[in-house]
Amino acid sequence: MTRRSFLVRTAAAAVTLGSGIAPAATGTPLPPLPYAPGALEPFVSARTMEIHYGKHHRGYVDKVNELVAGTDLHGRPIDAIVKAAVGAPARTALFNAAAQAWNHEFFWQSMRPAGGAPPPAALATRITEAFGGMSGLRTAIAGAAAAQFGSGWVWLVRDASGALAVTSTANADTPLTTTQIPLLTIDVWEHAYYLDYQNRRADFVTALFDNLLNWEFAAANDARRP
Ligand code: MN3
Repeated sequence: MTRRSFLVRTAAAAVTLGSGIAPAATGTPLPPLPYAPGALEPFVSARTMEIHYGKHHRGYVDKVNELVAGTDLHGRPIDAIVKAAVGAPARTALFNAAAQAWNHEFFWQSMRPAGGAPPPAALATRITEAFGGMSGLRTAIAGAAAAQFGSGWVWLVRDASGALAVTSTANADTPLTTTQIPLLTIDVWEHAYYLDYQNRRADFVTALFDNLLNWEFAAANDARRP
């Protein structure tokens, strides 16, 4: 059936970097996954990734394209669409879809297969300054995930003063529209973990922290100045 064959094509294309999968001849593309859907096993299953990326993320991108069709936002980068839609009452549906699309792209980049590098030295020093060390950061992220009622996201950010901080946002909300610079995120919507961990959000979050977070991506974001 059509939907299934799309998923197969998505999985095949996922290992090809830099080739956005356009939903149509024009519009904002669904960015490729930076690894194969099964690359995060056993901590995140291929089945979760196929549904989370191939259905949830794609659904948000499709919704953005539907809502911007015929407007001056058609084909714009997703971050520009988020910033154009935030706080505009008539654009709530567009903000929700675009922010979720941006957050998911950032989340895929926030992970890499298990066994990757620890935080580079400069980032490790900043983590120690802000949290006392990796153990303190782990506790802060676990606490933010537990305290986020309902759907949302947990973030490691650089705040306006330049210090690192852990925050959470509800639903589609994103630090992209604030003075904070996001370094890493973890999706704590139930669809991110329910197949693999059922109701055990804490186990999902600690499994990501201990095995899958992409510290080199975080360091690159921290080094970038606005
Ligand atoms: Mn999600």
